[in-house]
Amino acid sequence: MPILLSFYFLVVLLFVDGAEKDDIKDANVNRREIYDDKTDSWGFVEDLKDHKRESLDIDTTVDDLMHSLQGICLFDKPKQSATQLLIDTQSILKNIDVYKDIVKLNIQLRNKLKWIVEGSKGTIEISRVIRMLKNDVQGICKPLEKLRDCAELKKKHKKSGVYIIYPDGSTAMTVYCNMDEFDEGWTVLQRRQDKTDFYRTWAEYKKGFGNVENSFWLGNDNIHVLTKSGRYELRIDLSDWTGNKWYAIYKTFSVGNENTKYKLNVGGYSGNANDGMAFHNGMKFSTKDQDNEKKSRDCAKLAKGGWWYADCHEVNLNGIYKAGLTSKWDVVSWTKLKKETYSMKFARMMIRRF
Ligand SMILES: [Ca+2]
Repeated sequence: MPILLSFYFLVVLLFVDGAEKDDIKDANVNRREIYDDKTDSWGFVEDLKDHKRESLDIDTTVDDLMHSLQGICLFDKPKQSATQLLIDTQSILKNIDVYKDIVKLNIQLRNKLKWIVEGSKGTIEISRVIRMLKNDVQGICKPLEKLRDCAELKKKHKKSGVYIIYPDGSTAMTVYCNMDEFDEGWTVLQRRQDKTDFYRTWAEYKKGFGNVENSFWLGNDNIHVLTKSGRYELRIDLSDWTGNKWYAIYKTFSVGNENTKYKLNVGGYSGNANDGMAFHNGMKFSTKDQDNEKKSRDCAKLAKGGWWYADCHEVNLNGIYKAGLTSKWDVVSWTKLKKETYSMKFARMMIRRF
């Protein structure tokens, strides 16, 4: 959403700065000359009253115009829901710099509108200008709202940060895009770098939890929608507590819908972390309140996470976050690199369409 709004206001400002400028300036000069003549006459006091009334009228008109222009991208979407509006607002507030820019641009926009109203020759002209502005703004909003993933945002030269994407053209989700590493825009699915609690319920793993800029799980429904909308590769990055780093890339990655219990399809390994995920390929997702794993043990409870357990794990990236070696195998581990009781300092899963 921040992108939409920035674009929106920029377009508005650019337009106002454009073709209409000279006409409006001329009108302004004429009006001032007439006004100056009047103040020399006996009607000086009356004119001041008129002027005050006129200023109030202008402010009211400007308010009306601001109201009709603002939120075109936000409110005029046919599928816009109250929930989405809330997500959009939250994502703006998370990115406080963008929010400040919007406030600043808002003030500029208001001044420009006032300038138009003061200089215009009547309501017909104002409504014509506003109609043109609206068309212009809507033209910008439409293609942007359909961006499917971080790779598409990358093509528009967006930087790393939080964005709203529409993987299937209608389902909106708030994601973190990694634009700095490994060439293209990666959509981040999971990150571990602090003690955020990952020992959660089926419903929580379904919906997602945490902060997408920090430690989080994007949500099994979201991961399903993303990975069914195209061919995605998965990249996993890991760091231990002494500065070693590893990665694993899987050319095949998708997750089924809830009816399949979010069944994992992963393969085509390359990297330097050794193929830990092969052990989990084809498995259903399990949580502490839903054991979908084929054998008798309740793996999610033993391994303290939500994962595609297979009696039980070689990878436990949603386990408990601890500092290095521990005594239990319920931590953020990758057994093909370190002991199953060793908790990594950093883990991240992200995907890219190809
Ligand atoms: Ca089991």
